[in-house]
Amino acid sequence: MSELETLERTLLADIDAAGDEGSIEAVRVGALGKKGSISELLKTLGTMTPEERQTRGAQINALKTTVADAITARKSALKDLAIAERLARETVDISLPVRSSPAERGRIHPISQIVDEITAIFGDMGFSIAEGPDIETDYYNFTALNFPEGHPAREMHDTFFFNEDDKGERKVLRTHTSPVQIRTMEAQDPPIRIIIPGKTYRQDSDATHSPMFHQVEGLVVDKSANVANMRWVLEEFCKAFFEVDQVTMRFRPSFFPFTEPSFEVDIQCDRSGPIVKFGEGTDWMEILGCGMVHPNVLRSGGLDPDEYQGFAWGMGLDRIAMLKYGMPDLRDFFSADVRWMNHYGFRPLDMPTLFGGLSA
Ligand code: 2NM
Repeated sequence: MSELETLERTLLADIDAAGDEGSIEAVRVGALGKKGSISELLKTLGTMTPEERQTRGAQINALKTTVADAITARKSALKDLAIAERLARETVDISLPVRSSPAERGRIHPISQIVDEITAIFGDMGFSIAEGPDIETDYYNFTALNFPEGHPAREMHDTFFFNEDDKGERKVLRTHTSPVQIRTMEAQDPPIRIIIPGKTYRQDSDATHSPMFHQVEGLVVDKSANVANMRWVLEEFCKAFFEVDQVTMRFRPSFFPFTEPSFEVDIQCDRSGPIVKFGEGTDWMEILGCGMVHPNVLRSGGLDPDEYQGFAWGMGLDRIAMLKYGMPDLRDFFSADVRWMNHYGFRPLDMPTLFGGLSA
């Protein structure tokens, strides 16, 4: 076997054996690179006689062509192989269910949903949101709201008291959000139109009472705010909240220390079926308390009751949420059970608006 034939066999075997693009490139450099074996042979062409060049020269050039073609073919085969391997490695099972994003999987708690709905309704009527601390002084929770020292109404609230501090002051967990109304009247001039959603606390615990519960209260103070204005605001609220065109409401005389006159408000409904229907039927359901702000309360807020008058109302959210969304046990609200949340929770991107629908 000639020396050229031996070289050809060796090179073709090396090309065949190259398993990836790196090793085939190494073979190419070794044969056809600047100092490659074939390149070295080609350099000898100049020293040959014309006869030699015709035979041996042609052989060397043929060897070069054969080897170059073999390298090109092997390179392309290796590329195909790499693609095939990658395709096999990266297959996806398109029959698997699509995994939703965290924003899709999370759920809004029904209480947050109710607060968002109520905020949308009163926001549309020009109200702002006010907030205050959960831990209050006795003054803001009771005294400023016309609950005199030793008044039985203080006991009615089953208040959680803190231990006395150095100054002999006993803080409380607020029993209603009304302290925020006082703080707002102190801080800003009328006209005032606010709603106050928030957590409230009373010592009470069973299937329909939780020691921590949620309220939304509202306050309007202006020179001529009156009972007729209050009725309109509450009626508009109920229509929007229960998503019906008309409601019948009943205002029964009642007593609250911070309002005079005071009312308890019932809404007409049909409780004969499995879910309560509003705007029809012959039953009544109590949904809120309200009244004209007591002159003493306006004075606590730094306002002159001869110049200003106001109306206020308050409603518990937890029971209303149970009714609106058909949830049977209040305790589930706070059990942090993800299965319950998946069932009763709301989608985070479905924000309640009056134009897009509240809880649709
Ligand atoms: C209620 C019922 C009636 C109320 C009164 C006030 C304040 F501070 F402005 F006087 N805030 N909230 C009020 C009135 C609350 O809850 C059942």
